[in-house]
Amino acid sequence: MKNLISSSLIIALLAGSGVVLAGEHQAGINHAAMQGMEHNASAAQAHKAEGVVNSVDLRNGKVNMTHGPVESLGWPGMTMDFAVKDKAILKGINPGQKVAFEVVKEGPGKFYVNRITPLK
Ligand SMILES: [Cu+2]
Repeated sequence: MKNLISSSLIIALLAGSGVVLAGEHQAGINHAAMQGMEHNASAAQAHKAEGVVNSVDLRNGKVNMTHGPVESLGWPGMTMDFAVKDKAILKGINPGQKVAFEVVKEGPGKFYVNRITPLK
């Protein structure tokens, strides 16, 4: 207990000098940033779904699909527009095609398709 008190006293003194704790503060910020990244990684889980392509907007990176239920997202089947991050995944995807795709939740109410492959 005495050690604890004296070491916290030393820390208080060092804090007054503003040298050592500045470094610790940096470490704290980096750690917070790392945790944020882990958080994003887990939020970036891909949700598998299947649907039929209605239209492809290659220029704007959008695809409209009528998809079946996406259980992992709690979605019923519906027709909707999806954004894509990488427009290249839309090449070779055409209206009328049955596709398997993966949806990534980017934020509240924000989703994008990161994979889309034609089904036979
Ligand atoms: Cu939907």
